[in-house]
Amino acid sequence: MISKIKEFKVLGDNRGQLVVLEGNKNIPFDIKRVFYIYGTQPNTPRGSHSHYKTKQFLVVVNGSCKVTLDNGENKETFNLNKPNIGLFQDSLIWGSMHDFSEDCVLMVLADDFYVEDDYIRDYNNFLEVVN
Ligand code: T46
Repeated sequence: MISKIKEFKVLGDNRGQLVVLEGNKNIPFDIKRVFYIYGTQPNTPRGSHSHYKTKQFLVVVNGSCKVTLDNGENKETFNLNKPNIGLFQDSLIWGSMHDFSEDCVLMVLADDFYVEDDYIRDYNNFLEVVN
């Protein structure tokens, strides 16, 4: 297994549900950046890259999507379809996000600021780095 899905505790009452994400508690790093993608198009994957150093935690807060993680040897596809589950994407793991529902909002927590030089966007280059 490349990475594990994590299930968060849901704090709910008769007003609705609440999920808490805290750096170095249920998220395994200091959270420096949060971004989210939505309005995705059918048959149009996102991601398809890896990071040299950045670690990410992916949570679908609305709708659903699939995420394929690849360590250069094995690939595993995860179905993110509940707002109380998340997926850790470590550094040097190739990640592709696909099969978005129309209403999907994918939130990503990252342990560092955006630095384009931290991206590996070419798959052959990724394989050279990890092997
Ligand atoms: C990931 C998936 C789910 C920024 O300026 N700052 C940022 O923090 C990010 C993430 C992106 N950008 C710029 C860079 C590009 O000009 O936004 C544009 C789109 O970025 P990108 O092509 O990397 O988008 P996705 O959807 O393919 O990938 C992004 C993240 O890069 C990636 O880490 O996991 O969302």
